[in-house]
Amino acid sequence: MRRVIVGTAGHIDHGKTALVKALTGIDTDRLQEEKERGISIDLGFAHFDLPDGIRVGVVDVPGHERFIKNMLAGAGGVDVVLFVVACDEGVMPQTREHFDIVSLLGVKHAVFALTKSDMVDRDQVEAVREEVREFLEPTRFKDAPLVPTSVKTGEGLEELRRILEETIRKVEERRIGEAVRLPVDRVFSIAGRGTVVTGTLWSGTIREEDRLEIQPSGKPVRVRSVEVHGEAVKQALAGQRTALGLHGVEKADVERGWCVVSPGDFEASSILDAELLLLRASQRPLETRARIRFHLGASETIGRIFLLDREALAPGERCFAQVRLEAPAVAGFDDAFVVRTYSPARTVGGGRVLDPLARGHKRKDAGVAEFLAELARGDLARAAEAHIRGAPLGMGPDVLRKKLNCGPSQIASVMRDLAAAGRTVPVPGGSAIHIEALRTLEARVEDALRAYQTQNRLTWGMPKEEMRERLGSPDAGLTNWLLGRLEASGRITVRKGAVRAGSAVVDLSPAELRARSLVLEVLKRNLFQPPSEREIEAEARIPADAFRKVLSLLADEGEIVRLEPGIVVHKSAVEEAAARIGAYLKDRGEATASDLKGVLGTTRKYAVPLLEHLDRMGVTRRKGDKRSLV
Ligand SMILES: Nc1nc2c(ncn2[C@@H]2O[C@H](COP(=O)(O)OP(=O)(O)OP(=O)(O)O)[C@@H](O)[C@H]2O)c(=O)[nH]1
Ligand SMILES: [Mg+2]
Repeated sequence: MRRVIVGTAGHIDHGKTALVKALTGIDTDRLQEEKERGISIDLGFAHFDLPDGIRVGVVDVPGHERFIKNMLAGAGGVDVVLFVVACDEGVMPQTREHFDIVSLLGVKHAVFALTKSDMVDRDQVEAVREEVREFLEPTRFKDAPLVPTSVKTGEGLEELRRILEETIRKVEERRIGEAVRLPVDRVFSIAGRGTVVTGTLWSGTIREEDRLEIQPSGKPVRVRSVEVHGEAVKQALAGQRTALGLHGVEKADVERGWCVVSPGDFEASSILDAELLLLRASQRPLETRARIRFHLGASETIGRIFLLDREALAPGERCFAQVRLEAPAVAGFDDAFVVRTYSPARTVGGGRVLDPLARGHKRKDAGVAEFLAELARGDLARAAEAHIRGAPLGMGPDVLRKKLNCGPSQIASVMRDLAAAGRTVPVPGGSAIHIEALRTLEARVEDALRAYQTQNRLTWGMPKEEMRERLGSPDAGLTNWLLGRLEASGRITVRKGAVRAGSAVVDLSPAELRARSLVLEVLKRNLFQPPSEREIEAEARIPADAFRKVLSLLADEGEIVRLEPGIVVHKSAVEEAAARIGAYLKDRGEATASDLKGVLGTTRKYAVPLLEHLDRMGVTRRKGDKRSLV
């Protein structure tokens, strides 16, 4: 089932509305003021059926230059433009401006009606045909059909209908897509149906009872009713003129230009990266920081253009630019937009959105230009890779989705492909990090550890938490994953709450190494009756602070255990005590400290701190003066 929207375009009074009426039987000038003044002011909507039952939506736009804003609101979702040029006037200012707009918006198909043929003679019809051909010659529509028509005599109407049908059949099927986006072009309220919004559904499927949201406000809504071309339907599909009855919002809560979207797929934003083209016909260069009107979907937002690599953009040229809006707007990757000067409002250019959720850039940054050039190719997988590459700590599907105008399953498949191609590496939690970013991150970890170890020679390693902060505070999951990878490849050692580069052994001076062995040896020989720290220090004969660091290093490494100030034991003292006491208590059920002192063959001085250590380890439990196994 084809879903196609035809939109009119052309100078004021050239017969757009009359032609739509002749084709569809519907008068799209609904407003009192439109009837009185005989001009269209706002968008009008109609539809007609092709012989095989396909229903085509029609958006009729006003031609008056003061209502270009309304014209733009309707031109967004158009597949085929029905362009009118009146035979008595020929090409006029808004013929050109409307033409620029549909070109900038990327409308691919056009049919030209040379209207009011009854008002002029044959020569004049041919003269206008010639004029329009010449006008179209340098454009992509140079081969578009031109049909002289008259709603008075009926001339050309059958031919126009036939050509329109042919053209409509050529329109490529619009991808429906997962992410729902309906730019709102009208809001009203109807007794019994509540708030109703209408628009061309750009992407996705909407059904009754769907839970959607309004952007930029973020208000959640529930769909009460769905209509396509004025008929109640089960679902509306991308490419259809759609009216939604909404629960959860008042008429005043929604404005033209806002969007109804599926939650999580779009986020209104005030900073966008874009590729910008200044029309050749624009009389003046566009200067960076220029205040402009930004038209996207049905929205008009005031903002400024910041050119990335130059002070001014010359007519006919294109460049990368950042658009900073005074209010957030909903935009998607690869959306076409139109730029008009702030005052007087004239259409001067337009382009495509590259990153709808951009951040500020340094000007003339080669990396940024490269990144944007990659997005400008318009290829989803490459754009996804560019985004992930640009994120030092990786990027999750939730952000990527909003940046790339995709639903969850589409983004998941893009991410899977990138991982399968070895371009990205999946990170716990669903994110992905680019292989280049990962290498950089790994080098940063190692460099930071080496620097730390040079400065803190006798500390075993850097606390993990400090490493996390130095990396820009990624979540603990990412940090642990990264450290785990480096450890698995033997580049670092992770122990308890700390990490060090290289192997677990700290480089020590010969004297420190001797002290280290001495400590271990003395403690091992006297498992349950170790000499005091002071006694060992006297024997080691090295400076006091060096000795303290050797001890704390051994404690960090887990080779020795500090039971209480002044008393350290070898790690095997703890292991041995746990084994012996474990066996004893298993037998007896419970025992006093002095029983257990006997089991270890030591004095109270050592037995009590050891037992307390076992309590802390969760081996034993103390109740009154008895201990039992946990
Ligand atoms: N003689 C003659 N008059 C026509 C024809 N088409 C339109 N008109 C008249 O031209 C006037 C303008 O027609 P519209 O259809 O309102 O023009 P429009 O392009 O919709 O104008 P805007 O929406 O205001 O831009 C009306 O008075 C029409 O009756 C035609 O084929 N022949
Ligand atoms: Mg009209």
